[in-house]
Amino acid sequence: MADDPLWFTETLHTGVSQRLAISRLVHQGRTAWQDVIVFDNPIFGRVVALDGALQVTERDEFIYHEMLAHVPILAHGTARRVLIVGGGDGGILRRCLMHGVSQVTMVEIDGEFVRLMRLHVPSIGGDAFDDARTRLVIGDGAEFMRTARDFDVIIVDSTDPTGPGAVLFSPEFYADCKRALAPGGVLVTQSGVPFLQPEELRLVQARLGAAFADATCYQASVPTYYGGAMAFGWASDDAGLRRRDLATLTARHRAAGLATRYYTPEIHQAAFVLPGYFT
Ligand code: AG3
Repeated sequence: MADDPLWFTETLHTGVSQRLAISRLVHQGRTAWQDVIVFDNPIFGRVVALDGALQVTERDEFIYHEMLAHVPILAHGTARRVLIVGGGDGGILRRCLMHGVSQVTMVEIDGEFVRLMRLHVPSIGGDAFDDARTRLVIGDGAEFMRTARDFDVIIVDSTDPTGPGAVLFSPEFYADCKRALAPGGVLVTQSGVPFLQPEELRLVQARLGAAFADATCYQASVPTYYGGAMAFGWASDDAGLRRRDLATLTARHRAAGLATRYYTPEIHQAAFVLPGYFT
């Protein structure tokens, strides 16, 4: 195996790294914003990495996307207007559209990346991009957030805080998210793998805590984002949102008719129980 030349080696962390065999290279290039590689792997299926960091795989995308979309939307209960920042592969968009929403706005900075995902990994977004409720904006999410208003749920599906995603971790951005939320609204964010990126979580928690009355995180283990559980930031001015009882979540999950493979109402509740090292 060591002499097989076709390996992708992730360059996200310092001092440790994972590598995935490339059984077929599908695409490699640079958009205006980032390096993109798409390849097939015997375990994960089709794999996508940006600037050397794994973003999404066909095999385990459901864990991350279900947890980042269904948890806030089912906790909210009556979300009509949802805003996604990033999310170019369409996995979050597809999950949001499974709910009784009237419109899902997705602001993604890299239009070429969306095109590549629709071409090479169409299973992740499905037909979400063609849904009449989808409003796709190719543009700067931080800039969009300055004037955005009246969203029930905001989902930040970003890269790690380097490259084009860095501004999505700034105090100004979170303050703008707060202004963009309708009363009873909730913001969730991708916040890294705390065992390997403790600073990323600390930063997100401090900044969300400064902007919102109730800030915490929840967790799920996603094999692609190795190093233990991943953290998702959670912020709302309504502390009741993260304390929904099981009967409420179960009724909402059933009413939405969601066919989920990771999410269950029990998992939803349990995800807010955190290991000590998360705080
Ligand atoms: N975006 C989040 C990738 C985070 C990877 N970071 C890490 N391993 N710390 C995924 C985009 C999926 N729509």
